[in-house]
Amino acid sequence: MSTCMFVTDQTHNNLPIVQIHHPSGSQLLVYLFGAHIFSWNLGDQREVLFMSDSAIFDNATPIRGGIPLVFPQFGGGDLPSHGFARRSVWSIHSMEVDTLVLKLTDNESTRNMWNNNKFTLLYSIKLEADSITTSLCVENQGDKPFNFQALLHTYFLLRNIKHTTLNGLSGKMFTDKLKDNLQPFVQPEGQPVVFDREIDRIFIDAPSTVTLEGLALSNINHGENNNASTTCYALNGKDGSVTIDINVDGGSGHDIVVWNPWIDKSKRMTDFSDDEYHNMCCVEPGYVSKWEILEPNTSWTISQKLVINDVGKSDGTGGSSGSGETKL
Ligand code: TA6
Repeated sequence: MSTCMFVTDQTHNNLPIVQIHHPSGSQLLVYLFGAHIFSWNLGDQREVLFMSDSAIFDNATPIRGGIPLVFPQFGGGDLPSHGFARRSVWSIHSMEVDTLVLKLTDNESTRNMWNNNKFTLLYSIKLEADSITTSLCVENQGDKPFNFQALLHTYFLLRNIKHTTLNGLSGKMFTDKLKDNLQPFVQPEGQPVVFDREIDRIFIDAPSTVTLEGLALSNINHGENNNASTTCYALNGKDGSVTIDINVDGGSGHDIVVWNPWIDKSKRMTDFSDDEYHNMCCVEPGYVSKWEILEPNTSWTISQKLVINDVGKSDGTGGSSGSGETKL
């Protein structure tokens, strides 16, 4: 069993972080603010996650990129957009072998904004050579049931949105958040989700695995003050690009939200650069099309395992076997 190295006395953009280093060379960087994973590197600077060059790091604004945590509400409503979990400072619960566990419990602020509910959130982050597993466990510590929604809002770094496909959702029903009503649509049989406009869809009762094709695995310098210089290198595996499986475990009936802001919404987001929609999309497992109910003294978990399938490596070529790296 691989043993990772954990580094806990560092900051990035003046915020406390935890670094997890795997013997294979892969590493994860996590802000305690929001329990926010903001970098997953496979080693040799091959970054998997997107982070906006315009993200704000003021310990209050949700961070644009990485893996924001959505709890206890998806989208707008009584609480701040996507809830308070991603806006709160978490603590370290444990660091063992290859897994970091972060913790958030109710406080005066959450009790005031959320019906005085008492809870514990435990967020497990496991790093392996070519995969990460992130699991959010919700515990009801109070004496009354509470309703909630939860979602893992993962931003992936892409070579080019126009050459990106999301496979595994054909035939699945979805609602389109860009429409005025929640009329259901069906993803045409045999057709992957493609990105040729603003996409903001909630796929209902989604399959346990979907596969995203078109990762950049880029050479990112997540500099301080977030002056990230993003140089996207597309590793030309022998048979094309690198894919990633998004495996979801949390019981039946989970949803998957798929999002790209495209041109107009990108311009409206102050913490997102106008042209960044070219190099990102979100594939977000969660329970958001309805509300979960958690009884007192019970717990509930959602988990995603993100697994890199490096096509180039799989044929024994050990990675890029085309004309090397293509700078976009
Ligand atoms: O998950 C998709 C979505 O709900 C989009 O509608 C868009 O608003 C995105 O989340 C980002 O939301 P945020 O509150 O982080 O700006």
